[in-house]
Amino acid sequence: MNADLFSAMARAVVDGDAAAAAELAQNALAGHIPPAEALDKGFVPGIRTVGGLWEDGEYFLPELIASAEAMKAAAAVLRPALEAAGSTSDAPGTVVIGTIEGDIHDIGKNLVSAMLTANGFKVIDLGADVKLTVFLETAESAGADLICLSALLTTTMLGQRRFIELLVERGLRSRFKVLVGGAPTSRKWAEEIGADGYGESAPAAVREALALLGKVSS
Ligand code: B12
Repeated sequence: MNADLFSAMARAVVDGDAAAAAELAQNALAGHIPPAEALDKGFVPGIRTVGGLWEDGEYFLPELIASAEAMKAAAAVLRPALEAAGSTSDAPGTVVIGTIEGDIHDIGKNLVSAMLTANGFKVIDLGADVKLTVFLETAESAGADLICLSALLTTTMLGQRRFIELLVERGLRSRFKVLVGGAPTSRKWAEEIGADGYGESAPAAVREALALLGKVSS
């Protein structure tokens, strides 16, 4: 039963068992479970539970790292299938994505990147801990339409605001659409800093990106 598989996936992440997580991800693919569903219903709830355990002081950094590794092992198995699920139609746009400087969290950003790729976008993924000027220079040289900024820390979310200011300073604000996301951010935050959009999850990021580029109404 899929519910058992999903709870085993969450458990593997909570236990920090990368081998089990990778095997369960393989099982999902073998069982024709869509990779996005395996993430949404299995692995992501697991890492969110871990976040709660950390906040409650039950988990410390070693457990957090082990769980993150398990999450990454599962995502690595699912990612090719996630990307292959994409359409082959013309790219709806070119996206530059990364996690803001000072922030090494990249699990959520990688999911957004994979889902954008799956939906036909040309995605330039700069990784984590990316300088604001690198986002900008890459977007300019690639002729990007959209810049996606991920931040998981309350300190680095300020970099999202700074990035918009940088665009304004350089007279480039109207050149690019900017989409922000990451656990501490919100639609209210996006509005406050003058971003064009916000996505609370990878599917929401895709919907928002398509809407911002005028491909579908939001
Ligand atoms: C896993 C994890 C880690 C891993 C990261 C591994 C990795 N490679 O990513 C490790 C162990 C390395 C880590 C380190 C640290 N962490 Co940490 N970590 C987490 C944890 C538990 C889960 C994050 C995660 O992967 N979530 C799962 C993904 C799928 O969700 P997500 O990231 O939110 O992404 C989704 C959406 O937000 C959205 N999204 C994400 N990005 C974008 C971008 C765009 C454009 C859009 C539209 C959408 C979007 O879509 C994604 C998919 O659905 C969170 C807890 C939490 N509540 O978030 C803490 C958390 C983020 N970490 C925290 C902290 C403090 C740290 C450390 C400073 C700890 C330390 N003392 O060293 C370091 C940071 C070092 C640094 N400079 O970056 C705090 C941040 C607190 C704060 N107020 O800033 C949190 C909130 C835990 C807590 N409650 O205290 N961490």
